[in-house]
Amino acid sequence: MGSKQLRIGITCYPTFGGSGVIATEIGMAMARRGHRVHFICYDIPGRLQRYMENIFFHEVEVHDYPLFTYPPYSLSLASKMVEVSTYEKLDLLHVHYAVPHATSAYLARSILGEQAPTVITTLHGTDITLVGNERSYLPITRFSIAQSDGVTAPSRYLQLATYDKLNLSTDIPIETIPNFVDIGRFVPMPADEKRSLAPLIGACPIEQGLKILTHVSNFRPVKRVVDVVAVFAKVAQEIPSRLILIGDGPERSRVEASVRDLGLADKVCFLGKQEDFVGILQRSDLFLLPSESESFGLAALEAMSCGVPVVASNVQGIPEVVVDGVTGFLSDVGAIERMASNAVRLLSSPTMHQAFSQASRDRVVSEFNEAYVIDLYEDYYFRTIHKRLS
Ligand code: GMT
Repeated sequence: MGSKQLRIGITCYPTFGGSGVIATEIGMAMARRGHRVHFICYDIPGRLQRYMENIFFHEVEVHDYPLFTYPPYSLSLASKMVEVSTYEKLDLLHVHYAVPHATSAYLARSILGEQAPTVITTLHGTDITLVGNERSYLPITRFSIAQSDGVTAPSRYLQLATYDKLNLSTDIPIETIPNFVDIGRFVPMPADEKRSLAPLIGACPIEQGLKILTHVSNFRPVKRVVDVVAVFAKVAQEIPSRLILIGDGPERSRVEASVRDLGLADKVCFLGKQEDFVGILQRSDLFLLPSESESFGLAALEAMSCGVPVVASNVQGIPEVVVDGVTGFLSDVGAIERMASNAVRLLSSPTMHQAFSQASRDRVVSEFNEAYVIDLYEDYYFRTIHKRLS
């Protein structure tokens, strides 16, 4: 890869979403490769390791003022981008999520003129969906994406959907660079080490021999966590099992109510938001992702990396991650019966489960491993900077 040490600014939503996770992991990986990385966000991203060499954090403060009912985050961010770019002499601003980060970056670049860093925007899917839900955002989003020096998307689905839904000219190249995982951290646990989960989650002891189904999300309606419970209810009728739900969000109360209504309270564990859930994935037998919208499905990839097959819906970017009949099973959104029968098939055949588990891990190692994808990003950084400056 390139030999120059880059000065990179990264902006993302620092919350528990896949886009923030990917942005943070890219930043830390670039820092380990010797680049200087400046996170410019309104809070420290959840997965950011503190005090890492080559990592710096700049907080975007959104000031209150009696005149403002809505303090202007986009302007505070653009101002901070100008400040950091000037003092740290950034070569590159890599923004995750078009709205409003690509717009703030455009503004900062316009203000900085010749001294401005190259701007790369990575789309994550919900930014494009947002435009679908709020049409007035269309012109500004399309403009900001088109003005970026480089644009990436984590799946072919999102690449094509961006041209289609934003009516963006295909003259503007969108590079597909997949999401990734650290295959050294998200690693399968040898079968003989799979112990009881009890010491890990005291409130929810799980006896040996039970199959463990897991779901991780931000409990937004698009994740269809109620379907996760409905699928589990059918599986539990046939296979002694438990469901572990990790994350929190707007659907949590509705999901808890459905668990109680179905009489499953002693079989379902709600763990809420967790910073580190690798140990739970490693002890899981199956991951459920019945979303109605998913540009990629990073949570499924993290499970696969731990050797956990996935039962998911066959939508958008998911089939680019989960291979139907090889690393899991895919069916239509809301096809509860089908998802449950596929889950039972997998969980009741040790031979099939072992084959799917191995195929899941192999797929992540060959296509989505961090070292390989960071090479793609680093190469893209140098190519985009070179193109802009030449
Ligand atoms: O899915 C969410 O609610 C969070 C969202 C985000 O913006 O962080 O996730 C999106 O980006 C992830 C990382 O690229 C993808 O793995 C998710 O599939 C994508 N979510 C949707 O498209 C709904």
